[in-house]
This record gives sequence, C-alpha cells and structure tokens, in this order.
Amino acid sequence: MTRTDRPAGFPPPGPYAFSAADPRGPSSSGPAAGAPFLVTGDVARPVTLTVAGLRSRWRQHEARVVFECGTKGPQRHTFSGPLLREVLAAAGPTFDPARRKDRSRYVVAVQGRDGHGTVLSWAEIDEDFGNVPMLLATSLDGMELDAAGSQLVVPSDWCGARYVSAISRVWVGDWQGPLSAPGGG
Ligand SMILES: Nc1nc2c(c(=O)[nH]1)N[C@H]1C(S)=C(S)[C@@H](COP(=O)(O)O)O[C@H]1N2
Ligand SMILES: [Mo]
Repeated sequence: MTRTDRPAGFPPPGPYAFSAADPRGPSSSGPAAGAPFLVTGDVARPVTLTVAGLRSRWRQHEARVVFECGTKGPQRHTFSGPLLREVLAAAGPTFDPARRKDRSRYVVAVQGRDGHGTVLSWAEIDEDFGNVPMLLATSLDGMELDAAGSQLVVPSDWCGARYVSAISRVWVGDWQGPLSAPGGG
C-alpha cells in the first residue's frame, strides 16, 4: 500500500479550486437514456435524474481537485457539474429551510452501482455551515459521464473514498429517521 502524507494545511479553508463555468446547453445528443439515479428520502419531490438532466437543468461548475487513493496514490482531476446542494434543494428536503438548526439534522447518503457508498451531512454542503462546493459531476477530465453515471466530487476531502462514481441513488433524510422509523423512507 502506498501512502502519501496529507499536505500541511489540507484541506484549505476555502474557497476551493472551483469556478462557475458557462452553463452548458442541453445535450444535443438525443434522449437522455444513460445512467439514471434516484434522489429519494425525506424529500417532497423524489426524482430520477440523468447526467444529461444534471447538465441541462443546473448551472455547471468546475472543480480542479487532488485526492489520495490508498492504492493508487495522489490523483488529479478536473470535474464539472452542478452543485450537490442545488440539486438536492430542488428535490425539497423536508426540513424547514429557514431554520439552520433543522437543516443541521439532515444527512445525505450517496450510493454507487457497485455498492460502494458514503454519507455526508447536509451541513457540510450548506452555505451557513461547511459550505463545501460538492458537485454531482457530469464530466471528468473532459469526458462526459452520461454512460458511466455521475460522480460525487468532494473538494474538501484528502482521501478519495467519498468520490463515489456511477451514482445510483442519493438519499436525504433526518438522521433520526433510520432510528425512529425502521424501514421508512
Ligand atoms: N462507485 C465507486 N466509487 C468509488 C470507489 C468505488 O470503489 N466504487 N472508490 C473510491 C476511491 S477509494 C477512490 S480513491 C476514488 C478513485 O477515483 P479514480 O479512480 O477516478 O482516481 O474513487 C472512489 N469512488
Ligand atoms: Mo481509493
């Protein structure tokens, strides 16, 4: 196993290497067939999204990132895609958006088609808390992800494990949900 020391001062306090790119127009490559994933959980409007939908419905941002893979060493990539918080906000999490304390109780679970998955807290992406510009990538190093599926981009992470690729499901919910309502959601 290779191991690269986390650089001093990582993660940077922000702003992260991140810029708003020109919004791309809807894909001209025909119907959005590839790699749909579900946004579900404690949301008012559960939705199935595709990479083409992520590209056409939200402003695209670019993130140049470096992260370490435990087996492959440091990886540098340029991703583009919408902000995770904007996509999830459109699904309507059931918290009271005016109450920061309410928002702070929510978690987000991201699952890949191979079963790898991770959790984050809503507060990590919330502008009033961690304000991390996580993306749901639509492209990776210039390659469109329509066939492969979207990938979670976590510019604040040194470890690559949360960069979940081939996303199949994103679940948003009250952290108490799984405890108080087993099987629910
Ligand atoms: N779906 C899925 N995503 C995943 C993984 C995985 O096993 N499955 N591995 C993670 C790990 S450990 C790392 S380091 C990065 C590697 O990304 P790269 O191969 O594009 O550099 O992907 C992450 N995303
Ligand atoms: Mo990794």
